[in-house]
Amino acid sequence: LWKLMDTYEPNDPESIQKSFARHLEYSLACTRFNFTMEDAYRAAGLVLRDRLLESLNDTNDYYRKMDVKRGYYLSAEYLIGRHMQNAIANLDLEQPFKEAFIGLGMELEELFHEEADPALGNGGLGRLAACFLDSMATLSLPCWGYGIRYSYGMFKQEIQNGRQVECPDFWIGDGCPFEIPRPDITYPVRLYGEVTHGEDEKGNWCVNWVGGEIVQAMAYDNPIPGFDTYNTNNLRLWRACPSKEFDLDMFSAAAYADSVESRRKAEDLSAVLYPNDATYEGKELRLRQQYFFVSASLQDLLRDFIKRPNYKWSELPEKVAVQMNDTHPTIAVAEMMRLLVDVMHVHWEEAWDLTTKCLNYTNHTVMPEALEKWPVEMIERMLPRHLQIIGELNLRWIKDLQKKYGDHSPVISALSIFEEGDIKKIRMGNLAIMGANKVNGVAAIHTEIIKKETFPEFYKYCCDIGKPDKIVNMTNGVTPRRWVHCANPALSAIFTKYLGSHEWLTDMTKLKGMLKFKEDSKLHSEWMEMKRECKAKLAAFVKEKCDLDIDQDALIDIQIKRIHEYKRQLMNILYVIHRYQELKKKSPGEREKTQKRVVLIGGKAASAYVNAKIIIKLISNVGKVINKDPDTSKYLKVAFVPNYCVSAAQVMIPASDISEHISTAGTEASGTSNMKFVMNGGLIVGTMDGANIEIREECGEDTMFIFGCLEHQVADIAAKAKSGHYPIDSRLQAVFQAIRNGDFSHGEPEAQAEFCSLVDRLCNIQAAGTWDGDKYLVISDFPSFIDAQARVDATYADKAKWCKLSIQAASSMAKFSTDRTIKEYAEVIWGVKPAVRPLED
Ligand code: 26V
Repeated sequence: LWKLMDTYEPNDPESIQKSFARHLEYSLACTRFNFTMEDAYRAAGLVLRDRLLESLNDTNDYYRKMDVKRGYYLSAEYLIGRHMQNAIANLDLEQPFKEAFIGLGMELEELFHEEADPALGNGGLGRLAACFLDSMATLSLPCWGYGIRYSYGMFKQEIQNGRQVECPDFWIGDGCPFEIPRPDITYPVRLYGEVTHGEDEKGNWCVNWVGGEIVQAMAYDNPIPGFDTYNTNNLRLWRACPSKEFDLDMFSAAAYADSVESRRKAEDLSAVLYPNDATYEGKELRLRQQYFFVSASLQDLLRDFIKRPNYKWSELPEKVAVQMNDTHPTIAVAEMMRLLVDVMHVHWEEAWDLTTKCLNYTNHTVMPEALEKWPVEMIERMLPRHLQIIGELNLRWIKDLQKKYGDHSPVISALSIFEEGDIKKIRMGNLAIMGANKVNGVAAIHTEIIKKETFPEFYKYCCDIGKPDKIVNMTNGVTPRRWVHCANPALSAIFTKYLGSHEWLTDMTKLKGMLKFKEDSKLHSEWMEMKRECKAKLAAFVKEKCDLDIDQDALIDIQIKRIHEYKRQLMNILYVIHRYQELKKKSPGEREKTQKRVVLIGGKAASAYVNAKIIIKLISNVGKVINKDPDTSKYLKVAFVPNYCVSAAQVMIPASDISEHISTAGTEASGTSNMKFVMNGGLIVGTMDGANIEIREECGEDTMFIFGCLEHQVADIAAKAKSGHYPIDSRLQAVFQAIRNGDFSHGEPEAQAEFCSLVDRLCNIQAAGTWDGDKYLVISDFPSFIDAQARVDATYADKAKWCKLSIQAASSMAKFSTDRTIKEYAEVIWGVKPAVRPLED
């Protein structure tokens, strides 16, 4: 068969063209003379897929042959973004592809735009998972991702009359050429039913989980090529399908249609991503999704383990490391126990030892309302065997704690997996920590908060048993391949030119070599030209999406992230109003001297998040007033950019001069867009929160416009406010007044009421720091926010200085490559080593 296979030169433009023509005709049933751009994109995708598949298969064979330890990343979300450009870059096919398509009279860039943006994630956590996959492949680590193949990804956001409207995102449409359906790889996943006891074939006492319903999990493989390596890893996503058996009794009965209907329902399981990344809701379908993908993934990885000749269970931790991305996959703790004990007949104690050596847990949020807790009643119905297992684990755990701390120590109720109350619940965070070998936060400050505030009793326990390093820090990163090289080819070219090679793309420490040019006037002019190019693309994008003309000489100020009160988009727009008021006060001559600014804000609000939606409306309305005010519109523009997503980020981030990362200190676990902006030569306006702190350490204090209170001051400020001391800056009073006057309400009574409700709540002084008041201390941080913005304008006025800072910051970002992050995970947590596939084997 091998001899019969078409041999082609993967890097040769002509063979790319041939393969393209073949796919157009024979895979897509188009003719060479009659096809659309979308067909062309699809055919080009299939050309790539051939190459990806080959590399994926060979890499898998190689890992198997070498019998290496594998890492498995379990995540309910992957915000992968478009494949094509990234795959071409990572497969080192940029030149031949460009040539091939120019030869066919097509621009590659145009093809890229045909691709739907797969948005199988909400925000930071899902995007981090996608960057991790890129780095795992690039580092030649034998690591796979497992997740859910949602038919509907993150909703598309439309803005109608300034308000968010959610539209379904059926991204899969006519199929994605980059995924490989694997009807041969399926696993049954049981839900509901009951537990009985009986004897197995050998007459041993055993537990049976029977009845209920069975859904099939079918694999869809998404090849993840590494950069500058022959390794291609896999992201395996599970789709729910009806089980293969068909109830024959139903077939003849009148219930036939009902039976088909109930089978169809199985597919609902992987139908839609829950578009919420802030508050946990006890939605049963979501728990089903979590168990569904966890069970299929663990079955798959255990099958791979036992396929090895003469396997021994005791070797499992030498061959398998699992990372649980937040609490979403933590039912894995109980499922691993079930598979080992009930299915593989491993003894309980050994199974627990193996489980706790293989599993690890990453926490991504300090918001207590996001920590998942499932009602015991729900688990009991859906996963009766798992409830038993969790109960048994908890019993042993509590006994151990009682021995250590005495029977009635308050530590015990805090550490128990079960939360007592009217509705008894299972705390998934506690289950994860108990079942994990390592627990990690995602930035230095966040890991400290986990120890001191989120899970203090656990940390104390770890210290008491001599394992304080069970909780470790793994500062986040981003992949420079997508976020510099693909998003900003002009910048990538500058780096490669000045450094003499593209090695920086796999070793970001090489960028330090740029520092010696930071005052070089030639580099300055190339750097500014690069920014201009990016701004021109941004201007076209904003024109298309917002129908707004922006001045490309203006300072571009961007805040793009999920809309959440803790991220303080509200503070940003209040500042814009203040800036507008200041401009209005000035004479035309004075205005001439002010710095022009374009403020762009984008992000999605969870559909039930009322305040977040009002904030969107406020931003839109402020834009409508400011942008058409002839006195000021030359100097200040503001727009809400609809449908923020990965592909929008790739256009917006490279064009920024400054970006806003302004969460209340202690609330943003890390943030990752902050890293992308700085890598692209943008400077940060930010608080001492999340990864901002570490970026500042790396890049230098002068590159960042820091403001606001520190994490340790928050409680004190809230306490003072309660006793009546919470002054409101007069400039902010003026902003509140304008809002209350209805200056931004367009005569819409509903909007007026909503905007006033936002302001009133902030002004409920005694409730500052609580949900009824200024929970996130907008009022208290506002004056220093104004100061920081003034420093921005002053610094920007000196173009050479700005350019120097921009180069300095971008060149100091080595730490924030996910290559560094993933190396740390691999070394400290997983014990997984690179397995570099040689080209010929
Ligand atoms: C939480 C929940 C809560 C229950 C409802 C569904 C749902 C879905 C997703 C999440 C995760 C939110 C956590 C998250 O995205 N955290 C972000 O993680 C980033 C990567 O570590 C980090 O940079 C951000 O600071 C953090 O907010």
